[in-house]
Amino acid sequence: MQLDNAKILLVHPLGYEVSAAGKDISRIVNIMPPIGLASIAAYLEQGELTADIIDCYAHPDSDEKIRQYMLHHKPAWIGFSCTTSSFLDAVRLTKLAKEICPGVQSVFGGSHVSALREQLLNDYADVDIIIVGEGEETLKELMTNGAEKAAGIAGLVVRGRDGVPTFNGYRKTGIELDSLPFPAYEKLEGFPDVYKLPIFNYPKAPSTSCISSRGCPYACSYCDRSVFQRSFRFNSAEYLYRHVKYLHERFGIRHINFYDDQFTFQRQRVEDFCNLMIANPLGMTFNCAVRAEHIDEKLLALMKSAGCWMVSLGIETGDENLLAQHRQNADLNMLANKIRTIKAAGIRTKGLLMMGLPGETEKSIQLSMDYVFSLPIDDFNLSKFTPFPGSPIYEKIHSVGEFDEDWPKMDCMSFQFVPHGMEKERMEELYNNFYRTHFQRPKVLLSYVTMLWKSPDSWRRFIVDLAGFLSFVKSSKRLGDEKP
Ligand code: B12
Ligand code: SF4
Repeated sequence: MQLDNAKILLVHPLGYEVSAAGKDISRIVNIMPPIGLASIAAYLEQGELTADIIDCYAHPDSDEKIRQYMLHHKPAWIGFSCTTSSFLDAVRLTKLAKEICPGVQSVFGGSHVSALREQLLNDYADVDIIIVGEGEETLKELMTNGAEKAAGIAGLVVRGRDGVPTFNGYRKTGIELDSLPFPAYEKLEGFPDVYKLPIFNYPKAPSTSCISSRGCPYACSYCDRSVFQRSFRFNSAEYLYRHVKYLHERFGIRHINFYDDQFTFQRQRVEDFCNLMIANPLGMTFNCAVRAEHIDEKLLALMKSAGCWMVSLGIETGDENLLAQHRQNADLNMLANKIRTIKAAGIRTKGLLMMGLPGETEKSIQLSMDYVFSLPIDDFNLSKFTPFPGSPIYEKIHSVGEFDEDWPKMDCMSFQFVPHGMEKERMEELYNNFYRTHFQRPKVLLSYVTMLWKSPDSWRRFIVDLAGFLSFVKSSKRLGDEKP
């Protein structure tokens, strides 16, 4: 069969059975565009190459779409973006694609494959090539030169003639981010309407996420840095302003969630960006994630004037000793002061927490509850700690607890890791109790009422998805009520 060497289908896998999609609460509340794939597509299409995207996460029942695409377009390449939980689904989909186009080369990228590299080529015969780190330049070089020349391309893991996988090493320099075209959002079916920020996390729709920097120089024990390493590269304020304006003018976007790991790490560009938003207003709002060390009263006041609606920041745990084992600058007083400063600036605050870190105890969970409920936090997300390949803690995880490394279940929604001294069922109870206590506080209930006018679209979605929420509450209650 003659395949089109200049064409690639890029796939964002769902990660589990289609029938489970409607019950996955994290998917119900949060569907964000796969910006990495959209960025790659835009980059490839600057030249002779063409790329299309199928986002199975946003459109769960996409197997048939992939079959039809392979049948009609016959691309020589298919690419998958993989987290740990979605990797095996991508392997399943590559088999499906190869049934229709037997010669198609499968290229895997993303955090999971960047972390495990050679091991995956060893274990999965259907994975042909792995791209470690940023994909734009490496994939272009691969598609332009062909798979026969892959052995000489930096950033790839390929099988040699003897079948042994070899990593060709990292690319020497990271991409200059201002040289990239804006991601090809138009290639995402249903953009922007099918993509949704977490409920109650935005004032107006349509909204989208946007990435304006790559990397983070910190080294938290639980965070996988395999893709962008510990560097920090960023778009200039001018590029960023043009990007935001483009999203507004072309797609009608009214609110943006900057999904950068560290939006404010380079202070000057944030100031410049805010000044541009103030001088040439677009009527848009934005959220961003920060580390407490990189915000202050003056910057927050400027961000508020520029349209900042909500700031998320990592707290992880309210037990300072435990925190010190997992991240730098573990100072809960400083964190509390920064949270108060965000609130005082008139910006909503979202705290990001984890339960089940190595070293967690019932006492540390109680400390986390006391800490969070003592602060003026508007919203929080409590995820179930999951040791991802590539994170520093992964190396020694079996010495600090019981770890069931079942990739499809590693989506931060179940306790695949249980620290020494704890029991899984008890952790589920404590987890449910954390949320239940939060939702029973009158202050919190009142704040959801105010969302009727602060984020009416969230309430509309809440009502539309009520069945999904109720089924989640029911299943977590059942788990919580189970006794060991
Ligand atoms: C936005 C986001 C989401 C969005 C969109 C996901 C997406 N695919 O873009 C949503 C909300 C759907 C999501 C869900 C989840 N996410 Co998420 N997410 C992110 C986040 C914050 C930004 C992603 C992003 O846009 N980065 C910027 C772009 C430019 O980079 P990129 O996506 O990595 O892509 C580049 C390279 O990786 C590479 N590349 C990627 N794919 C491909 C494919 C090919 C063919 C090639 C050649 C190259 C290539 O080239 C790209 C461009 O240079 C990252 C953290 C981060 N900073 O990256 C976490 C992250 C990817 N998510 C993570 C997790 C854990 C999850 C969830 C399991 C948990 C959850 N409930 O949130 C689910 C899993 C869903 C699934 N089916 O995979 C982890 C993954 C760790 C792991 N090993 O699994 C990360 C790394 C955060 C972290 N440090 O813990 N996520
Ligand atoms: S958790 Fe946040 S601050 Fe820590 S290394 Fe990861 S991105 Fe950086």
